[in-house]
Amino acid sequence: MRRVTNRKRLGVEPLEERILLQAGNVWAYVDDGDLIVRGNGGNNAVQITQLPNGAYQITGTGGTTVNGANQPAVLNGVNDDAKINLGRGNDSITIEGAAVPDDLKIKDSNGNNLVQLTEVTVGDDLNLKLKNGNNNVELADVYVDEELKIETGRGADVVNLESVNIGKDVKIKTNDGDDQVSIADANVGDDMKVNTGDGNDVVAIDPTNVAEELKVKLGDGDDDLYMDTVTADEIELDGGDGFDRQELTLVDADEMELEDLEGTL
Ligand SMILES: [Ca+2]
Ligand SMILES: [Ca+2]
Ligand SMILES: [Ca+2]
Ligand SMILES: [Ca+2]
Repeated sequence: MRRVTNRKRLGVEPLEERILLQAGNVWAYVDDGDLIVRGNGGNNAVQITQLPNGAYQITGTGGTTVNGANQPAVLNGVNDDAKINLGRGNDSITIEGAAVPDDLKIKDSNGNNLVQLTEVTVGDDLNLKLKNGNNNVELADVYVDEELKIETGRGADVVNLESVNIGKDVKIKTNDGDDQVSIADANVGDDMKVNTGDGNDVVAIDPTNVAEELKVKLGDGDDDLYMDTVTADEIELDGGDGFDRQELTLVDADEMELEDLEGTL
């Protein structure tokens, strides 16, 4: 039965493809103190910023409309979470110069998505979950009071963290595909776990301080790990299956464990 359904779906592909190529519309509104931004099946692109009076401005770019209009939406009364989900398509979310009072949750369906956060402060947790596709996540000058979680699906993902301050745990998981994770100038108040799963991945951690435990798991595939000027209480590095290589410079921990990292870079 499933096969028949699939074949039927193939027949409507040209129409679906045409819809996906459109920039589409994004709905932005405030619900019980939460900022909600929702996309459609098109390739949506939005920029979110906070105005000096505290209101959030949501601007569509590249032809994306916001609430059906070609001009930005300006929203007041946000005192809780921000929840963003742009749905299917190749979406782009840029947040620059904004403070979220409680949690910031960004989700996206399959597609090649871009999430860029610059000068963003989160009052509680920052949770970013992107599905399959080649995703690009860039965090620069980001402050999170509690936890930071980033998960990307199958596909070659790039995750860049630069100048981030996280009050509690950091968890980064990039799953299948040849992924790249780079972390620079990070300050983590509790543990940091990086797991890059299957595929030939590259992880680079530059000046970074982790108060408790730092765990890096590179999974299956031939992976490379660079670490320079990294301090933590405990460090556990695991290359997993494949021929994995490492270059560790000025790495300082009370306890350190290395597993399956047979090559040097
Ligand atoms: Ca979309
Ligand atoms: Ca991936
Ligand atoms: Ca791997
Ligand atoms: Ca490996």
